[in-house]
Amino acid sequence: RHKQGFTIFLTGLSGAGKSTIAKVLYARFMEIRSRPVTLLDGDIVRMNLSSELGFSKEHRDINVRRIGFVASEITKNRGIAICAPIAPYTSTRRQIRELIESYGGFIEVHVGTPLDICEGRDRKGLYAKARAGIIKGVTGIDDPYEAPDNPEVFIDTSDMTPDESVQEILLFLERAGYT
Ligand code: GGZ
Repeated sequence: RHKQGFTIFLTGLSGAGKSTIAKVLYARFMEIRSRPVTLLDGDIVRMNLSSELGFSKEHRDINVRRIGFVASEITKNRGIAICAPIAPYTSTRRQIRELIESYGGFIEVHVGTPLDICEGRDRKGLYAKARAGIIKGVTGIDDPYEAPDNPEVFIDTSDMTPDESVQEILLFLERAGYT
């Protein structure tokens, strides 16, 4: 497996810590310089690949499939793709896994920080607006998040630093023979 490409797919609620972990992980892979690495963060993808999409189930599925497609091309070319969308639907994540596993590794990381902690952070005021009814269809409030059944890695950032979370992922990769 040490020559294969792979995709690290971080899934979880807004505010769970996906972007922070993704960025630290990206920096770490850049230092290691073993393979070309691409960061497909939620907001960057929304701006550049999915700017016409909203947050209905249909639109979220299109968004997540686009991310999956780009990640599959990177994985095919033996690179590392780091993806960090909410990706709330199990069946969509499974489709992406199947696509990517035909080319290399798929490492699903459930950033399962509990809602009350995510809501307590609320950096962008998303949850406050959802509670006030100003926006509808916010994941975890009035829109579903289907937790992964069997993620390769589970991380709860309530009691972990970003570096510790990244260490967990790197440990998994090492044990699975990717590095
Ligand atoms: C969830 C929303 C919503 C709704 C806007 N539900 O903390 P953020 O702000 O930067 O991350 C969230 C981001 C989620 O986009 P994704 O592309 O990752 O979602 S999905 O995988 O479901 O397609 C949040 C913001 O967009 N945001 N409205 N209703 N998050």
